[in-house]
Amino acid sequence: MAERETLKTEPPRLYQVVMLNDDYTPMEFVIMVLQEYFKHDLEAATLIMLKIHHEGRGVCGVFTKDLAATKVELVLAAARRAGHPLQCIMEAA
Ligand code: TYC
Repeated sequence: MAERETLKTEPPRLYQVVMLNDDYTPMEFVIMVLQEYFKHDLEAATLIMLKIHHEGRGVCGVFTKDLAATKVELVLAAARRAGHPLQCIMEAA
């Protein structure tokens, strides 16, 4: 294979997991999710939660496609188990 072709492998595309605001999910639950599933410390988790609360959405983290999809599923499952309407989506970064 020509060198020109061997150098063409692209890095994997990245996806951001975005959490959306709602009027019902407790702030403490969102902070817990950001710590538990995205490994933010308490201070960072609180700042991200407040950003979502005030601006309507916020980035929880940036991952490869499979990992981002898994994070979304885990967050939605935890929210439904707890009876909260929290919404979480993934977007191409
Ligand atoms: N707005 C919610 C409240 O006042 C808190 C909240 C923050 C909910 C972030 C969802 O993604 C969210 N209890």
